[in-house]
Amino acid sequence: MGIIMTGITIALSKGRIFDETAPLLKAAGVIALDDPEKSRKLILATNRPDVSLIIVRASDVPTYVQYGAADIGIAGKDVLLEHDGTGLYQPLDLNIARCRMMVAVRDDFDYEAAVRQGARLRVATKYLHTAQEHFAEKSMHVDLIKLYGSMELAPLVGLADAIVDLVSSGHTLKANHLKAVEEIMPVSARLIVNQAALKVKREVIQPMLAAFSEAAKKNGMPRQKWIHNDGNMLL
Ligand code: PRT
Ligand code: MG
Repeated sequence: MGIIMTGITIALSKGRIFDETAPLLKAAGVIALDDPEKSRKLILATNRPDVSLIIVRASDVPTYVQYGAADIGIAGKDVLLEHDGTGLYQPLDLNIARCRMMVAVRDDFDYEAAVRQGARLRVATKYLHTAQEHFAEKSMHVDLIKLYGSMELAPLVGLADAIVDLVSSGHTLKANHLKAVEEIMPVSARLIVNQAALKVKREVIQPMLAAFSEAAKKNGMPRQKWIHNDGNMLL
């Protein structure tokens, strides 16, 4: 018999992903021994000696899992669509960290008219791949500008006509005098698994997936309808 490797590593980001994953982990019998918001540790031990957590940037999660540095990862659909998925299984929609990928413009910008007139728009986004696909599908010619954050600023200072960004409460758009004009897709966090790990460590990973799946169902309530509030869209 070969070496039995039973320990597993789960990659996730701190902030909303960690906060919303913690109850799912708990349902799978895993409790972190440190709070990533308070601790500076990047490897967190858990109550289970065979499970550890690593804290990485949200957009780095698929990379750790793809190369097998983590066996399991939790990442937004937004992040996964920007990543080349080789070597990853994406078996589970966790129904957490839900939001929508939207096109947004300044309050005073007539997006529909610009689209009708076939104007060539400048669009700032962190999500080049998703934006590229969306506008290609609409046969719109756009110039994409890559940003790494604070996309909401771009239309305000004349860097772009529109942005592609995530919206949850709609408060950030509103605070910056922007409006959502198009939904690209609903987004939620997914559990991904390294393909090789799933084979080699099936005995540990499989029950964990089952527990996650069961717990995630409870988050699977129908999405609330959009509420239009002063022309501001909320989830
Ligand atoms: O911060 P960092 O650059 O490391 O990465 P990140 O910003 O991608 O990480 P994080 O932790 O902020 O988000 C992790 C994941 O949470 C994302 O990949 C999404 O899948 C998911 N998620 C859910 C969100 C939101 N909701 C969300 N509202 N991610 C970001 N936002 C931002 C949005 O970009 C916008 O700036 O929140 C702002 C809008 O929020 P509202 O409530 O004002 O509409
Ligand atoms: Mg962030």
